[in-house]
Amino acid sequence: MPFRFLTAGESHGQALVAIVEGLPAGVPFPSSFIEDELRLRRSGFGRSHRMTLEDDAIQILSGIKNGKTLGFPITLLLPNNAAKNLDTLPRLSAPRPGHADLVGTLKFKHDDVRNSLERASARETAIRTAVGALCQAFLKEFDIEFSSHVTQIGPIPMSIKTESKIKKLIQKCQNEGETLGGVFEIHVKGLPIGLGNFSQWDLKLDGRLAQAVMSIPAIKGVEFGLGFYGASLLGSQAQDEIFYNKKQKKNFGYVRKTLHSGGLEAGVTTGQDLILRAAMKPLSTLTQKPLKTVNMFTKEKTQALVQRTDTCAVPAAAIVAKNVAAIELTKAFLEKFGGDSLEEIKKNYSA
Ligand code: EPS
Repeated sequence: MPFRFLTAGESHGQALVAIVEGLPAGVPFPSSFIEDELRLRRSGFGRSHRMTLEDDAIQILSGIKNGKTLGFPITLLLPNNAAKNLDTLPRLSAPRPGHADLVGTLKFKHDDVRNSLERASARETAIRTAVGALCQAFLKEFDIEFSSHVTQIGPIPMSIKTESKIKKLIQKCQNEGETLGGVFEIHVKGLPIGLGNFSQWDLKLDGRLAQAVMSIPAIKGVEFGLGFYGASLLGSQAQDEIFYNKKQKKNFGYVRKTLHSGGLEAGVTTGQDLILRAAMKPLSTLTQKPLKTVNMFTKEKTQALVQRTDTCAVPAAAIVAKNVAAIELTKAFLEKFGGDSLEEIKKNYSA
């Protein structure tokens, strides 16, 4: 059965929901695994007050018994503590440049700008993080491990030396109602050679991972390995030369001494670590200096609507991205080694 999932839910609706299908039976899955990832997603300097309201107490409604997957559809439900009665909230009219407000209201012919922001909100990434945590638990069975970290906030590269400078900048932006973007990096260790496929364009794993990460709100760029920097190098400097060591079991004895590719060649994993970086733009809600916009009902000049927002959500996006990458890698892993039970997949994998 192919792996697939759908999410539903609005940012201030009752709950977010996901149905996940295609994970094999027998994967050990403590629910604390989801809660840990959701806690990380809520944390980070510069997050909104909303994050203190949410405890993200995930409910698993189907597909898991005695801490193990059954091989049937898994239903995840994440109640919103900040739920409101959407029917009675005041109508919004002034779309924020950079959000879904204008395009969404025109596209769906809504009579309230709020409708689109409810579904386009980054709140949806909470339930995708939960799905990703399930996928991480599956891939952990094959010693595939995920991590991510912030490498830049605004213009400042992240290091122990710059940490306090960054905190000050976030604090200053918070006081002024400004927002900040940044860059984060995902590392995946323990991947086998050969996930993904170049026999059709849409099966290439670099493209699929890029789409998964780009779908996180406010992500504007994704690169692998040398990425954009590689464009300025010579061909002789930008590849990973191939060596052979007959004593090495991993990767059938083939060895690379560099990691310029970021772990993918022709959209297929090379058996090296996967390195993906993404750029997040500053969020578009500006609480003290709303940008110029137009009232969609009177067409008069006005200022963009103001909602509660994060000053800087880059650390949260780094956690979400790690999890959406886990979803895409799970799909690719099951395409190659798939089966109905973990036991069967382990046999396929060792073969
Ligand atoms: C978010 C939930 C939202 C925002 C933020 C991220 O909740 P609320 O609108 O109630 O404050 O805090 O969403 C955005 C900034 C956005 O642009 O969508 C979350 O759960 O991550």
